[in-house]
Amino acid sequence: EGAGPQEYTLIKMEALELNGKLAELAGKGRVFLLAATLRPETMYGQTNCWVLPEGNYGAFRGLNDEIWICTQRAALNLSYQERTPVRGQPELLLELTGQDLIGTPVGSPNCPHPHVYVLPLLTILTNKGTGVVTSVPSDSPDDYTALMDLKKKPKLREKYGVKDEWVLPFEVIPIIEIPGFGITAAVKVCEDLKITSQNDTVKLAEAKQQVYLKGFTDGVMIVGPYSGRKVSEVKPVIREEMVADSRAMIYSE
Ligand code: A2H
Repeated sequence: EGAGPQEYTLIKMEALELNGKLAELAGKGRVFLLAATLRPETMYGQTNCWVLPEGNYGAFRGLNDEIWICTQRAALNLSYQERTPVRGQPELLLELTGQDLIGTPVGSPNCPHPHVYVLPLLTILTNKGTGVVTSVPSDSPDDYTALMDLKKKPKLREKYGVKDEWVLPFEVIPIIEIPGFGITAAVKVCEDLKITSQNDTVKLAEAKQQVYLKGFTDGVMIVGPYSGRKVSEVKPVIREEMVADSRAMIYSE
């Protein structure tokens, strides 16, 4: 944990079907999973979304009659940031586990796919962010490794009830060029460091160190309306656009 508060962008990813336990929310309002990210400009490369299968989540009443899915802890923080109808009292509509969310198709701002699927990530911390993470395998070593794990291991897919079609068609999408790292920096660094699974936590920490700051300081967008512009310049612009469109929120903890 750093010294000061961390400011995240919460990306609102709309659940496009309410299957299994989520069906209990039908007719109660639009349902969004809230993903906490430090890299809102990377949504152009989203291939899926992550939850912790055994994690506890809730569906809470948000603003404008929306329903927001995140951890209880995040819902409480949001309520103190004036982002739920009643301050300090998030209204729980439905208790959920991560497993209940897996396989939900979601639609996200700036994502090139009309929908992507919620998939299991075993290294999610429930005491950080919302417990929901957007997956951008081109630029996040964690996301690249976890997506490759699911693609390469039918037994892992089977264990969490993940259908092939939620994973196999989704390829890494180049979105940012980083001098010295090419157009899919996370792939390069994972190959250079010979990272073989999402449980390679020590090497993954090193991989993140290598690309995370570089992406921000030296990266140049190669897709979208800001193609050719520096990440450091356009990141706040892209974030503000999503917030103005009600497709994202600012959240601190
Ligand atoms: B980032 P910090 Cl492309 N558990 O978003 C594990 N990881 C979590 C999390 C949780 N509860 N909540 C958020 N995160 C991830 C994009 C991204 C991210 C890219 C590159 C780097 C990167 C797409 N995934 O983060 O510990 C989210 O992944 C590198 C640090 O608060 C979030 O931003 O510093 C980041 O970790 C927040 O990490």
